[in-house]
Amino acid sequence: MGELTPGFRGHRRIESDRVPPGQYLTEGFPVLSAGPTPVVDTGEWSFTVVNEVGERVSWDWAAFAALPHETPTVDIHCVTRWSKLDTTWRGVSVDTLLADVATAADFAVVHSVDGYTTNVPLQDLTDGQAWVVTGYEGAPLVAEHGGPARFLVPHLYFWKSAKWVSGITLHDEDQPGFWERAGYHDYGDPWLEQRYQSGW
Ligand SMILES: Nc1nc2c(c(=O)[nH]1)N[C@H]1C(S)=C(S)[C@@H](COP(=O)(O)O)O[C@H]1N2
Ligand SMILES: [Mo]
Repeated sequence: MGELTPGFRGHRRIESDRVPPGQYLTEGFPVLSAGPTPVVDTGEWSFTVVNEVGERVSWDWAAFAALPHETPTVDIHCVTRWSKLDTTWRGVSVDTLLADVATAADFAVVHSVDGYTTNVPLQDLTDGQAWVVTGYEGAPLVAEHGGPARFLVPHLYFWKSAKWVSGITLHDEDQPGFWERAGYHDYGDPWLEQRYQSGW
């Protein structure tokens, strides 16, 4: 009866199918920041979307909290080679944030209060693929991991998930962000190991 697959092996097999090439699984949650952790007071926090002709829509903390929230459970993959399965977050879908924004732009730049930026094609942020999250595993998101609010775009390497997020700008042309200008891949698909620009 060797062809019967024990449940344990079946489970392991499914897990490894969820780990992109060159990644290892971690149960921990490493902190990776280019600089010090900024202090962001929710009383002063706002999130702003600016479209390609400069029209703006903004939410303060209370208005953001009143938007419909979702609790996505997703796998995350850092370019430094750790992956973490089944992380659960709470936040607002980018679809909700863009609902009243008129745009024909193809590109977005995500901005953070520490000056960090990262670029993502707009089509990668819609249809339930990205969120602005304020909660992690049932608790408010801690500052080290980007609290009070961070971006979450789990199908791309985790550097695209900007911490301490302050807004999105929409553009007709692609504009590389902080790590992308430093040589990281423009798109960053973990399944294709798009870690660095060709030539790196
Ligand atoms: N504002 C900001 N966002 C950021 C970073 C940063 O330095 N500043 N680092 C990025 C990188 S390289 C990664 S891997 C993840 C790490 O998130 P974590 O510290 O919650 O694990 O945040 C990303 N978002
Ligand atoms: Mo990273």
